[in-house]
Amino acid sequence: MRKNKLYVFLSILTIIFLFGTAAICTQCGANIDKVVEGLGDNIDEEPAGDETGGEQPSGTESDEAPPGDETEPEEEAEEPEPEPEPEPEPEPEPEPEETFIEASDEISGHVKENGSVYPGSYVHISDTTAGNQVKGYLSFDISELHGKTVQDAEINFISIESFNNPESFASALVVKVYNYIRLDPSDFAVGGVHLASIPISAASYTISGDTLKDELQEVLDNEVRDYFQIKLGLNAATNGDGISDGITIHCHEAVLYISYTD
Ligand SMILES: [Ca+2]
Repeated sequence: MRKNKLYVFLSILTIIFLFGTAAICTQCGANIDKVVEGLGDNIDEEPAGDETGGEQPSGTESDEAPPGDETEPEEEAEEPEPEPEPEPEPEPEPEPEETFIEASDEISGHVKENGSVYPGSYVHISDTTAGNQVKGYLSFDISELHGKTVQDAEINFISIESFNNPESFASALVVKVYNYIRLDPSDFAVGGVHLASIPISAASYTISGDTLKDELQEVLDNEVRDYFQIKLGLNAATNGDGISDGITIHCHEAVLYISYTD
């Protein structure tokens, strides 16, 4: 009987112990959950607190700044870029102008080897009855063309007349650029820039080429010189036959053609 009572008593104690333990464990679990929740709250809140609290001063600035940064480029982008000015079309090459200048009566003429000077519109290139040589001189008034640029140039001898028999001793009429200014005996001298050798039998002739252009340009560039001047001579002196043989060119039949631009 005593053993039975003891068993019952022990069983009751065991049950009470188990219930007590279970109750304690339940309470501990709740507390742990609270602690864990609390920790969880802290963990969750801390980052939020750091975001709002730690970064607030600069966070507000940075929050404000990005919209500013975003809008500014937009504004820049909205500003239409200025249309690039269309490249000016290259000015068309100016059309060259042309002019024809007859040799001037006033300072054209011829000069004999003995120093005699004959200004006038009839220019002789010949020998004389005394066997002297005669050279001819032609001047073209280019005073209105200073500063122009020569594009093309010609000297047209529209009519070349021969008298007697210059072919008997000369084969060519030699033309040179020669700045004689006003005719005087010294202009009979040799010299000048060779432009052409015209066959003695030619009835007309045109001189062209770069030498003429360049020489003409040089005179146009020289404000002091109002005339483009040339000298003409036979390529032999005389046949000594006591007769004057030669060529005549009239001033109005010697024409300087110039194509020029400003
Ligand atoms: Ca002669």
